[in-house]
Amino acid sequence: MTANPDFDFRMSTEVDAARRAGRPLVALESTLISHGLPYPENIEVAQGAEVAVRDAGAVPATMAVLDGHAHVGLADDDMHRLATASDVAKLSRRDLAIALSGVPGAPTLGATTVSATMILAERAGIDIFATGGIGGVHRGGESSMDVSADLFELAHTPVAVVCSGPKLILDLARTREVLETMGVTLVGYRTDDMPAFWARHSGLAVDCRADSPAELAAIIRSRAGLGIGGAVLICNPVDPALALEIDEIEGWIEACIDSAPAGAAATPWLLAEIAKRSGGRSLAANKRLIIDNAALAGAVAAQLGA
Ligand code: PSU
Ligand code: MN
Repeated sequence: MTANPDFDFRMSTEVDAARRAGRPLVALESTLISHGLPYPENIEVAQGAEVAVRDAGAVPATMAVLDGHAHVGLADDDMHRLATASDVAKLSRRDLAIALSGVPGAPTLGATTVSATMILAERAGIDIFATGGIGGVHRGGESSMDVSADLFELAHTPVAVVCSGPKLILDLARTREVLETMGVTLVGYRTDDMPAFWARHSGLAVDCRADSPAELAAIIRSRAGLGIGGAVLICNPVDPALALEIDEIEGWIEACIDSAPAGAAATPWLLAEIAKRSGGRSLAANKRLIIDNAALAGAVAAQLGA
């Protein structure tokens, strides 16, 4: 859990001061800003998540690549750029080296996915990260081999991740299997059932349940003590007031999944399509869960620092 001294970061004043003071930090990602949510909801959520982390007693560090440099903690203008620019690259593990290379033609403005954000968090010495929903095995992935780099990152990189489960657009049963194979510790926050992003239940069991930030921190410390790398994945079900039922969402997914583009564009396209088909209800749930996950990560970070 120490920072790599050779890695060249641009740190915001707030993050820099927090690091010097030894205050608890929470990493936040930017793909959900640039590719996961429409404007202006994306900027509201990005700022709302930062406020939620602060209210929980920790300091937010939203990650992105700007002008070819890795940024830890963003200024308001930068957040605005990520939320409004049309040429923001979606950067996962494979892409970071290219975006930071300075090679002509390489993207210099990029949003980080779960995998890339975990990498930057680990390099910056940040132990915990909050997002909406992780990527996983896509439907048909057993033949297309479209499996999110997020799963491999969770297997290797020792940063705890707070989410509301894998996105329901995925093959949840196979995603659950891969998490088990990869040795990711899957913890349900106040649930025994892995949540499914917009829905509170998937019918698939978590490895263990925890009922407080202190219990979550104990599991994270225990895994860190083993020195085996890899993540504790904390699954926090969406607020019941905004949750959707799996059965109704399934109809929308089945109606559009065959038209989805391949590759990195698949997830953003499907999220936008379900938002349309649900009359905005999926968007409202997505916004809420991101902010609630940031609040929970802040509370756990405060415990880890204690
Ligand atoms: N959570 C959200 N919206 C998102 C994401 C997470 O509420 O758009 C992003 C994360 O950055 C995650 C990515 O890594 O979706 C998954 O993309 P893919 O399926 O292409 O790996
Ligand atoms: Mn993919």
